[in-house]
Amino acid sequence: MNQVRLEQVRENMKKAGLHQMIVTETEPVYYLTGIWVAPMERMMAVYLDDTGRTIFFGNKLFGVQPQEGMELQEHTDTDNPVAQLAQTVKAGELGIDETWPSRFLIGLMQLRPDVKPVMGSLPVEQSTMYKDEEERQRMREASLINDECMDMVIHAIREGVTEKELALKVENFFKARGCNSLGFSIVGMGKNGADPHHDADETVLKEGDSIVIDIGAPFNHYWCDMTRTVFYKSVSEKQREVYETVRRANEAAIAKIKPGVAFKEFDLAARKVIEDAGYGEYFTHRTGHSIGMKEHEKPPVASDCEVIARPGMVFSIEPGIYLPGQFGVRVEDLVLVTEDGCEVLNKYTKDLIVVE
Ligand SMILES: [Mn+2]
Repeated sequence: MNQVRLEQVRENMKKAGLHQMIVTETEPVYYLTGIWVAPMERMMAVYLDDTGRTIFFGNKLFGVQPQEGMELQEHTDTDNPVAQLAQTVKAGELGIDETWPSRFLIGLMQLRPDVKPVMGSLPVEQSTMYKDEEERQRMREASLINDECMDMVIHAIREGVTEKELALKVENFFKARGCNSLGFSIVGMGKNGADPHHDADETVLKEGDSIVIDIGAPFNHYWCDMTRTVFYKSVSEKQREVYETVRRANEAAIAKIKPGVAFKEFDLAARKVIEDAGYGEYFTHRTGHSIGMKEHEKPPVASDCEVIARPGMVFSIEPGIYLPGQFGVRVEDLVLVTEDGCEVLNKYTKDLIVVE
């Protein structure tokens, strides 16, 4: 059990006026208890209340060991775990994760009509939003592995290579380095790069192509996520102009990051550079997203996000320009907000690279 984090979450519950809640997602449960379980179709719930009680409800198959300060209520595949939980919860509001499956929720509502389910993700999110020192270190390490992977894949670029082949190299690298799950690798050559989430296919590299490479995976349960765009053998004036615009947008946003500044300012700083260069309509997404144990966390780095940056927050800065039918450019780093600015977790160069 991580008592510090647990206390923070209980404090956030209090602020939200919640007397009891259940935490049911793999990552938040791990965050609080150190227990990593992917429950699949089975039920897992950590019940917290304002008396200090913590009860782990889980299937015996999860193999959870008893812990100090945590009661353990196990069930088997022939038990009704929802009925067990229904006996514990108290009348009134019960905070529930936004992703708890309705196959459990509906059963609980039928068994306990006196319990009122309310959205309960916030108390945990308000805590996971600020990474503690251990989490910061894990995220630094994950991003360094990502830098190495980027270097590996850029060096693997050669005549005749396909998007899928490069994507596979990324996956194999992550596996060899012990990622918790496969992660993702977007490789977009030429006009495919104009689709921000292009699925790597059999497209073959040709001279003059840009290659958008967006890669990430979880290590030690914390994600990395970065993008570089490189060019093969030659770069046109237009490609160079677009590249330098995106790079300046990335750097303009990063230059703004420090405690006390609203997230929307980071988005607007990147967007202004791209708009001023005349490419505003081709920057089709928000500037970034928070990240941690989940690949995408709240808050987003978006033009309407009023959340104020505080030390310990980690998010991506990933502006892009996507010219349909031509090419795309995105440059993405993860940043950690520090006491007086930010630490860029990715160290890989952002200088324009032409692979020979
Ligand atoms: Mn990202």
